[in-house]
Amino acid sequence: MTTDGSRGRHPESKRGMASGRIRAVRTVPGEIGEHAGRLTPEQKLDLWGHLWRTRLVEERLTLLYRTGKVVGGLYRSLGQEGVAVGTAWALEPRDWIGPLIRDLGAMLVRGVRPREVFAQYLARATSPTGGRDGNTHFGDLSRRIVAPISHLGALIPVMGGVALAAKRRGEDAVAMTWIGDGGSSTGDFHEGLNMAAVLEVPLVVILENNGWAYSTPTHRQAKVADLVVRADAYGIPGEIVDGNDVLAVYDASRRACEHARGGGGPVLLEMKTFRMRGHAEHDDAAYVPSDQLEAWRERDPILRYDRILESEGVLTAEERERRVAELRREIDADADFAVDSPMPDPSFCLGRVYTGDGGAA
Ligand SMILES: Cc1ncc(C[n+]2csc(CCOP(=O)(O)OP(=O)(O)O)c2C)c(N)n1
Ligand SMILES: [Mg+2]
Repeated sequence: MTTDGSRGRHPESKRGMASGRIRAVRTVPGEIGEHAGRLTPEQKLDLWGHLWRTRLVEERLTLLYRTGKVVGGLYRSLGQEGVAVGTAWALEPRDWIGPLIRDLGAMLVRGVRPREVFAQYLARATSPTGGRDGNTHFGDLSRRIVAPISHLGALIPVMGGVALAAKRRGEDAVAMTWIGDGGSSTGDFHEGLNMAAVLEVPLVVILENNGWAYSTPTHRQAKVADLVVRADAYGIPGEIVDGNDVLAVYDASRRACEHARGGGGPVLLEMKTFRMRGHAEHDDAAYVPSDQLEAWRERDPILRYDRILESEGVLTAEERERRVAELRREIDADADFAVDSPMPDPSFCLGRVYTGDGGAA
């Protein structure tokens, strides 16, 4: 198994994952993969827009949190937006996603509007759950989004089941789900991945290794340095990816989807990234060494992508400012929509709790 980046791309990876051999490979830093290399300027700008929209929605949510309007916690993906966005952006409309709370970017890529997100966090009657949930625990089967589950690991068997259903129906669809470094130590993760591997279902699991599970550093909850080695245990391919390089994230995700869609079974991608905020906004993350934060700040996925697009002549600094301002206007209008929306009528609160009770909103 090659997990040492200094040795470069494993020869096996050149032939792609479908070679049948189990390998954990590491994407070579800075190398433009086959899929990323084919992107048009328009596609690159679309990807850019999703990255910035994710960051700006979360910035706006932080303001709403600090002014006491968010009713619960706020779990940001600052510094790791490239993972949720780059992976979901690699999917086809017929594919399924099962995101976690830190994968707001995947939901936005899938077509969820910022106003839905703001209304959720403010628990307003206009939100997808009618005010019953205070963050992103909502799904939408029409957009092929399975709702996040707070119990870490639980989405793996669920999405394995979604992948199995897609396979049996001949939908040619992939199911993608996300898990943290901490969540990958749960029983559900292992049981779900093993079952999915044995059944050879088209499941792509994105392991977001951001170095911390709340205040527990990864080395305090796993003895292995690279969590991707867990793929080996279940006989499936795995790859280590620079999660702060959105093009590498996209490229690896496309390859993983091709493998899964082609009948090769599940794939595990370990995205090395970093959480630049506390676990949630109430956590000041005093336990994170400041030099670690500084080192990752240099590798901010959005500013890195900005620089790439500027050097390629795809997006000048002036045009970037114009587009960011436009996104801010869209997001402000959506935030205002949520702030101006009513709270739910208390009589609605028991609706949708049990099946068959109808429920309002
Ligand atoms: C099974 C389970 N155990 C504990 C928790 C409480 N909990 C919520 S988030 C979290 C830390 C998760 O860390 P990680 O999986 O690395 O994801 P990250 O927060 O870094 O994105 C914990 C312990 C939970 N939701 N589910
Ligand atoms: Mg983590």
